[in-house]
Amino acid sequence: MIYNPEYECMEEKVRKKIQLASLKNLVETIYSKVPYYRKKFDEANIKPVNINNMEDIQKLPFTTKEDLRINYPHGLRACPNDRIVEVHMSTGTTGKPVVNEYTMKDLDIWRQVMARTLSGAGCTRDDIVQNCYGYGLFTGGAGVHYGSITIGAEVLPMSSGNTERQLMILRDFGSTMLTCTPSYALFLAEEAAEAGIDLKKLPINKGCFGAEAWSESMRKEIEERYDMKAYDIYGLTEIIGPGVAFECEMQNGLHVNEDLFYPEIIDPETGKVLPAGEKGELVFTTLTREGTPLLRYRTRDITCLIEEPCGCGRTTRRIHRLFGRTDDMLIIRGVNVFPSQIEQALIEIEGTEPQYLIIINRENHLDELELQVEVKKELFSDETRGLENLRNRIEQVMKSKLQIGLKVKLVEPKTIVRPEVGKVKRVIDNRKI
Ligand code: DLL
Repeated sequence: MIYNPEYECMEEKVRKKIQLASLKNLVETIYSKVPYYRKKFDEANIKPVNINNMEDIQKLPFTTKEDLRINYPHGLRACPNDRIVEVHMSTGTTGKPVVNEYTMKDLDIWRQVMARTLSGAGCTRDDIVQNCYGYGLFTGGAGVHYGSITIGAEVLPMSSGNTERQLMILRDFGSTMLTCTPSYALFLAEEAAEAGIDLKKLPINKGCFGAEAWSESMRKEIEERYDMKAYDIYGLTEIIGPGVAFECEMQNGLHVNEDLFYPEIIDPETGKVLPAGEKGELVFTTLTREGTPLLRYRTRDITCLIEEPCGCGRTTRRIHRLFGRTDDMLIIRGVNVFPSQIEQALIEIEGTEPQYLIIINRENHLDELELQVEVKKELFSDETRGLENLRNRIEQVMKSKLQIGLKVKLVEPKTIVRPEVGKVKRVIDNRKI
């Protein structure tokens, strides 16, 4: 279902006009209200009057995580203090948290884009949404909550964790939609199987999953285990939270809410804007935010823009399912390796589960990479030769795909830790560099 056809199916020409008006307004506001931005503009020798078409955005400076860190906690606020009504943060792995401050108008934008997102997955006022994203400073819980009630659906604000209770509610309340990280959806399914609950017989029939990287094979597994449709949703704290981009029923790329969040793809090395279809770093400008608007924010996420029309009728451009992050890139003995490459290669190998852990050690100044992979239950009860063959196969495939050798350790199902709260961790880097 298309929640807001007026904006989601708008003619490109009209959308561009609206985007330009919003961009001009944004640039004027941050130039006059945020000293840090003004300084950056002055250094780049650019004034708000120099912005006359959407391409002019390329003249404007980028904003990075480092800029947010320097301005922690309130340095990028662009409105009077008394207009802020809510705050969210992401803890990040290093340094200070990233802060997003919302005015009432910002919250309205958020609930609208989340209503579009959940509707894209088929949510209506008849649905019961079991929301297992964390409530609190994390944006997942609140974002889905606002979107659900905007549609008029019934939301169960479960937050993450307490799997036994999640399963009880899923069954007793007849939840029809599940929202959580994809790894938690799989964990919940495994626990349900253990408890003898047949998810396929329950009313649950769709879900919106995101906040961490996942693959097509994970999607297939979730869809099969629950007998549901599983949709990818994307967002980040800095921009609004979830609701930046979402999949429709075509499940072929994520529609960007681009009347509100303007996307660009750049070459992460040179900063040059790349054409549609080319992979690079995703950059967003929040066109209409008031609290902490961001100009050309470098997300570090890697994807490409899709401009071909979508079968669903929406005219918004899409981004490809994320390929990884620029800062996820591991440099192993000088070779660039992305965890997503490893996951992709594993998918093609029969007998493995989509659960893996990469452990990097440095021995005698040399990087050693160990890949732990969960193997289907049947294989473990098999003779050891089967396991040995599989281990060799994985090592060979990895060697040819990644151009580096690694050690594979096959582990029994459910050995690799699934977090009940928060995001899954795929890499343990023990190198002290
Ligand atoms: O994870 C917001 C969110 C909540 C998105 C619930 C979707 C659902 P942060 O904690 O700030 O915000 O993390 C943002 O998570 O830059 C991506 O690297 C990653 N990420 C988010 N969605 C996806 C996705 C929330 N669908 C960071 N696929 C982003 C892959 C994702 N990675």
